[in-house]
Amino acid sequence: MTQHNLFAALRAAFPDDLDATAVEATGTGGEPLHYSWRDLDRGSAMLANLLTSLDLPTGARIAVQVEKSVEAMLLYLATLRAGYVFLPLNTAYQSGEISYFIGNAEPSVVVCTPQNFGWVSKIAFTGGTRHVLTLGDDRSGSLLQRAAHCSDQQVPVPKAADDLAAILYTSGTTGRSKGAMLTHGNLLSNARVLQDYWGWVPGDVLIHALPIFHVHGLFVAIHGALLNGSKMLWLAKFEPKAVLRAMPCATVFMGVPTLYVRLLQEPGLNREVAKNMRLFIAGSAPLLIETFTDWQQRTGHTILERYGMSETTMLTSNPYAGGERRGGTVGFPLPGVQLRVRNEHGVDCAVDQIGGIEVKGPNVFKGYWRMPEKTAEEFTTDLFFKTGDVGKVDKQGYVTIVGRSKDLIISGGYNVYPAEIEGAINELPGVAESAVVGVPHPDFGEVGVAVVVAKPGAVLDGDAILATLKATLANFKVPKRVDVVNDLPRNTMGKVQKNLLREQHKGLFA
Ligand code: MLC
Ligand code: AMP
Repeated sequence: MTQHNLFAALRAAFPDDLDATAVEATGTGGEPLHYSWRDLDRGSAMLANLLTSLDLPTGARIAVQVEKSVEAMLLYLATLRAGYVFLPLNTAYQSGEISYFIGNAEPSVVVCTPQNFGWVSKIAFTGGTRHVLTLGDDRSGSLLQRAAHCSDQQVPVPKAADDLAAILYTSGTTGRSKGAMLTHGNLLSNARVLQDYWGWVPGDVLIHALPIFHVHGLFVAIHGALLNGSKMLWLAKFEPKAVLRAMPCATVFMGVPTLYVRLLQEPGLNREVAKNMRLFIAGSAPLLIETFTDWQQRTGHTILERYGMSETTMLTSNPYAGGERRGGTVGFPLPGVQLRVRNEHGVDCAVDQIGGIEVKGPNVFKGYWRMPEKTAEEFTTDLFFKTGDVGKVDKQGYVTIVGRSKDLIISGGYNVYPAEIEGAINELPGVAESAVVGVPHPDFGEVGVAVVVAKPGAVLDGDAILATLKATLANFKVPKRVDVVNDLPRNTMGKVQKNLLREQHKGLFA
């Protein structure tokens, strides 16, 4: 069998000089940390051997909710090497959310922070997970302690292109999260296309400032650097001044629009600091044209905007070379990606006509974990995936996203599904009904606002509702404001008119 294990391809791209620096990071005490390519190889081998020693079933899921660290990345690489399925979880998720993911994915191993071991292990053991290990961002915890006894040699487990490599949970429009199943073939094909399309060259150095539990930081950034044998300047958390300090020694940066907005607020952002940079890439949420042009003026660089999603990884990109990077567009379908825009009758739209974006390609996921009906609903009969994004293609082939047919808020690059938040609010005592809408926000691009109606006789307090939501939901999902009103606007069919609510609240954070 041909080896399609993604790790094998990444490992093959490591430079000959394994003692060269692969990652520069900073320890929790502020001390500099250097990892060589050999460290990445050995560290991931030891972790892979630890996982193998646990005698897990084929296709076992390794669920991971830990702070960002180089060791957390090694655990991802180890999971690939050992042939298991990586399931990253946002560090903001709280117990209700974690219970759902563990119950749904039934992971054989859960890795959490030492601080969270108490409540996470309780959920995991109750859900049938056999192994709960811990990993702190200061290299503490049982995972590394146990891996220290394992061999640092390991041959990546043979994998077919169609074998699962990762499951990424993305919330559903009904409020129930769905696990997008991505294969070794999905991830490697996309990484190879991007390496070529974005003109990665020897000597490139990536500033890694994104979280590593989503497509952008975990796949696009890490695969990009590793597949190019490129050093990463690793920031445990996005901090604008730290990015500026790293910039003179780097060539590539990737960020969600909020990161660019915050960097633009730094007086130190100028042409001089960015003069060695080759490429600034933005995605995960719409990049405002002001941000695009301000960035050009301040740094002399034109941001390259691209578009993707958990189910598909990257779909389109503005050109690196040989064409204009056009602000407000997400560029062209990547090589190998077929993209079409169709109207509600399933008919192809003409140039510049707006419709639903559908895609097909080697990067498109295998389906939603244990949800065959949901998977079938999201594909057309000729097997294009319906992205839920609404857009158009112009005569030159540039794709523009104009909105979404899915009821989704993208806040600072994180997806928030109103249905989930409304469900949580509606369960609170005294609440008759609620609607959550996204409104423009200068920092996060968009944020949620909740409009709530009380049951007859009940008195509700918006701040109290906010406080309750904060105690149960991941912080980025909590609306930035709760308004209590007498009733929700409805159309003649009785459907809540969210467009009216958006219009009424659009100036809240302007
Ligand atoms: C933090 N907060 C947010 C938020 N992030 N609120 C709304 N939206 C967000 N994204 C709130 C917290 O709830 C908290 O509120 C306060 O801000 C401070 O929290 P923090 O954790 O200190 O925030 P900060 O570190 O400043 O984080 C902001 C951020 C982060 C922009 C750096 O959100 C981030 O890293 N975003 C990137 C997300 C990403 O990687 N997306 C890629 C998805 S992949 P309070 O009230 O509790 O104080 C994908 C596919 C593709 O979409 O195409 O790439
Ligand atoms: P996720 O499910 O977190 O992967 O989010 C995917 C969604 O993010 C897509 O379906 C789009 O709606 C949105 N998205 C990603 N990149 C862009 C972009 N460049 N512009 C606008 N929206 C984007």
